[in-house]
Amino acid sequence: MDCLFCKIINREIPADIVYEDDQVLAFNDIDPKAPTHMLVIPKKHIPTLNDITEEDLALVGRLPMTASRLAKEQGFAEDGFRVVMNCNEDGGQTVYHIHMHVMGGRRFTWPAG
Ligand code: D5M
Repeated sequence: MDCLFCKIINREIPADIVYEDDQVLAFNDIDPKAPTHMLVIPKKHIPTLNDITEEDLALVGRLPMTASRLAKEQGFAEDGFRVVMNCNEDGGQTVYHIHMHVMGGRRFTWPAG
């Protein structure tokens, strides 16, 4: 499958992996927007948020759980952090395999740009 993140999952493309289990993978973003910027992805190929089905709910729930776990491990959970999921063109999505951006280590503003 011609999907960048599937290739990272399959070790066809290198990435700086910070967490892996049988269902999700997390790695550092190649273009960080914060001192810490990771991506948490399901190993199942789901192109966009619009493609999530009832059967994916437990899997998708692992994304924020993993984000929080990594934030705790890396010491910025208490101060706070930002998670973002972009959907389609207007949402700023560039890689069509759902992913949760997990950013920490600085204060974020709202609303997002
Ligand atoms: O976010 C897609 C994100 O994926 C963006 O922040 C860059 C990141 N990216 C792209 N290629 C790589 C590789 N090879 N390793 C790590 N991170 C990568 P989006 O929400 O789709 O705009």
